[in-house]
Amino acid sequence: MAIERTLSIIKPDGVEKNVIGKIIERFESNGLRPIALRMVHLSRREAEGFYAVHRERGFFNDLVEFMTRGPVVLMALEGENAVLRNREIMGATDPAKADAGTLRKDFASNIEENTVHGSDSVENAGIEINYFFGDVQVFGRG
Ligand code: IDP
Ligand code: MG
Repeated sequence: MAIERTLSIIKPDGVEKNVIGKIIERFESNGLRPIALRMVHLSRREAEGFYAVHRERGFFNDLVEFMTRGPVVLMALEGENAVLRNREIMGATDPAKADAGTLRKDFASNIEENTVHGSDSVENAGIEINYFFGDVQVFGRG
């Protein structure tokens, strides 16, 4: 198994629901260590750039509206198999299909307002961490 890094975002609905601490606790108790962390209200340009792969999708504009309606918590997480581990902790995109005990099952409202983002590959994790955090803002703990 390899130590990996992944990008996590607590989306505006997660911040509004006052579950920042509960979400970080799930990561820490499942072997994922925050190595960079910042709260930010994303600009439209930042949200559009982050979700650029989805720009042709019908839900793109709604998604950007949602992601910019309030502050989010950006985190880089580090740990064994961090990318897949985070996806397991998050659960399926649609909370109605998410397994019991996952963040999305426990906290998400619907397929759009699904509380957390997680990178889908090691390659994209590197791109996404770099998008929000420069090297000097990441504090690897091996
Ligand atoms: P993921 O977050 O589980 O990786 P993606 O397919 O990458 O899911 O979609 C990115 C985000 O876009 C989702 O987390 C969700 O907020 C939103 N989204 C995805 N599919 C839909 C949809 O069918 N309707 C509305 N929003 C969607
Ligand atoms: Mg995705």
